Amino acid sequence: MIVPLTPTLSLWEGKQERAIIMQAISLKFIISLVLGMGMMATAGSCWAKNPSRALKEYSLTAEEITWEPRPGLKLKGWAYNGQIPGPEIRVKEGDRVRITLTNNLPTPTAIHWHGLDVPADMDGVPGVSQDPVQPGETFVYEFIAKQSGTRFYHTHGSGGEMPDEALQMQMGLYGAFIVEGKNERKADRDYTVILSDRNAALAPMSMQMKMEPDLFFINGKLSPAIDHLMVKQGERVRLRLINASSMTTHPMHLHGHTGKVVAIDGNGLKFPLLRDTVPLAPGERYDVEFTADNPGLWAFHCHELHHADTGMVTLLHYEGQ
Ligand SMILES: [Cu+2]
Repeated sequence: MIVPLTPTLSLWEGKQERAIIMQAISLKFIISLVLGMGMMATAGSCWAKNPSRALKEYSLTAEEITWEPRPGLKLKGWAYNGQIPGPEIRVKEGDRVRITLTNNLPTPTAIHWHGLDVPADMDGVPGVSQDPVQPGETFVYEFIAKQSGTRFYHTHGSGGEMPDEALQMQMGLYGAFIVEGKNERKADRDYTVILSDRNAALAPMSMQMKMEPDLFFINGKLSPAIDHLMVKQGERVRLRLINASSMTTHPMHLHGHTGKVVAIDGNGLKFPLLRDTVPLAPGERYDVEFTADNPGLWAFHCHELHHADTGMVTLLHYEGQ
């Protein structure tokens, strides 16, 4: 019998091929199954993760108010939600944040999230990342607060599209944006201290605009209307200093205590600096911690002394003193 080699080979090859195909199909099936299960598991974990990423929603309405930084001194101000500074936004690291801006001002505006690395179209720079928000319009900002620390928000211009940023800052459009870290050690007292400036005679929409600041505020107030920083002996105190001024630097000086600078621009320092005076240029933030271990009444003021003279002074005040 002549053994037909070729067919046998073909038969063998055919079997082999089928076997390989079957194996491949099985392998593909198994891989698909594993991948599919993996994807389902991944999708499941994403689904499980998203609800735990809290959505924090805020509304900020920019509007004109009467600003009274000390009794009897009435200024025209532009405020978020009727207050200067605007309301403090405080979220946790990793939260999704949605903020709806409504513009009830007589001029276009936008909000920039200073120190937060947000997607470009959420950065709030008119003519660069978005169109200016016109009077009567709203704009929704949404991003994940990825970085912890002391950040802030403020109106923003870009020269061409919105040339009056300094004016809008001086009028009062700024506020704190605090992102609490996941493993942050909380202080017993956590004070936000926003510094700002303006010209008292500032008159928006007029041709006689004077911009050289002659008033210097702490949390929108002038001495003696500024709230004291109240403490009890033994407490650990954190001051979150934010300079929202349009053009002035403020070397802030605390009497009777040496502060530990634990963060600059919201970013924690590996090696804290010991300082009794911290110089804040416009846009900068310093987090200073100290232990309340020296009872009494202590001045806390700007060391640019004509700023202090116009009212940039408050007190560190031990309870019972
Ligand atoms: Cu100053």
